[in-house]
Amino acid sequence: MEDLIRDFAEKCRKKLEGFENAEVKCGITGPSGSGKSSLINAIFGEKIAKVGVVETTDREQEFTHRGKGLILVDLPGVGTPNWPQETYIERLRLTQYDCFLLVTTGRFTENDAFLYNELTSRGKPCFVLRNQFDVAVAAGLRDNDHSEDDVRRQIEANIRESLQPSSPARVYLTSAWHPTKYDLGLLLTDVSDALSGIKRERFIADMASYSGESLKKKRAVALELMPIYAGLAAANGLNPIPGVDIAADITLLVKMGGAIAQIYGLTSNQFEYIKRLLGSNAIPGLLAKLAQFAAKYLAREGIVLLLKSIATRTATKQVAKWVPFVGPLVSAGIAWKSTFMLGEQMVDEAEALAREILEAIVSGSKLPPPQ
Ligand SMILES: Nc1nc2c(ncn2[C@@H]2O[C@H](COP(=O)(O)OP(=O)(O)OP(=O)(O)O)[C@@H](O)[C@H]2O)c(=O)[nH]1
Ligand SMILES: [Mg+2]
Repeated sequence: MEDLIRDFAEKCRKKLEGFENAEVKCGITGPSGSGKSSLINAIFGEKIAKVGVVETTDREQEFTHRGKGLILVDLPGVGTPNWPQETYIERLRLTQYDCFLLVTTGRFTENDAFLYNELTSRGKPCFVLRNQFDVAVAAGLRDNDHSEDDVRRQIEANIRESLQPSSPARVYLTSAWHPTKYDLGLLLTDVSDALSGIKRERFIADMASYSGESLKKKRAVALELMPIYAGLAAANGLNPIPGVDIAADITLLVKMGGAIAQIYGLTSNQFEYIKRLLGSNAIPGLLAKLAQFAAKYLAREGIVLLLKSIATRTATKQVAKWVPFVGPLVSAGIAWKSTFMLGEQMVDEAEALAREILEAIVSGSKLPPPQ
């Protein structure tokens, strides 16, 4: 039986390691001032890149949440004296990238069309973005009484023409200032769909959530990870918790809380960014709820309290669905039910909070812009 548990724990550890070390490399190109840095921050849902600062470097620059996972690379422009078309792809090793975002605020140039054609012909997913769409919509209305749909049609036609002879399946009209309006949410779920396996999961975990669809995808990823942490915690639980009749590894459960909070954008760094998108009335209420969430799931004391209450509760919520995964734990008689129930509760609450934040961003999106 001990062997069974050891094998199971080993399997869990491998899966977790695979997820933690997975990398997704996504290149971003576009002219200075088009909003690349702002988009990088919006995609991460965290302020990572400097905005409004003219780049002095003419080299690629990598941005990540914490040094791994999703890597967004701000690429130098193609077709300059330093970066001629002929050697651009090889020198920057672009064939090793997973996908690309081509950003503009106007028409694409012949250099952009070259890059788009080269990359797509090599099978690389390339997403075409017209950023600062909010500015275009405001100008269309003020100058010509055009509706958002009118402006959308004009810009799309214009961009398709500038990328001739190829034509992207879709042009994403985005605003880094209003990430829940327009197409940024859709772009992120489409990028995730263009990836597969662990890279897809990693992207979904690391991207910000600007649509109900992305929350659904995040739930699926959180529910893939949760049983690994919970199962490992149960298998590892050698030290009995005072007052709780189950043994579980609290450190791992706290780590699980951190991972789930990160996926749903509930860490304090992430909220610092999101604050700029919220109406000022929404902030104090959400801050209080985030503090509650952190006390419950991100601290040892909170986890112990929850385990106590779960251990004494008789009602079980769909625990049966994890049975195939935790078979060895069940047969070993280890108190796995409690750690899984804790994990499910954690995911449910994180998602509810993320949904509330998303709704507050949507209703606050007319407020002063973030950077
Ligand atoms: N209204 C509006 N302004 C934006 C948007 N995206 C970026 N900006 C603003 O445009 C300016 C330039 O944005 P950056 O993100 O620094 O642009 P960049 O492409 O990184 O520029 P370089 O680093 O010089 O290449 C900043 O003042 C941003 O706040 C957007 O979608 N809408
Ligand atoms: Mg920049």
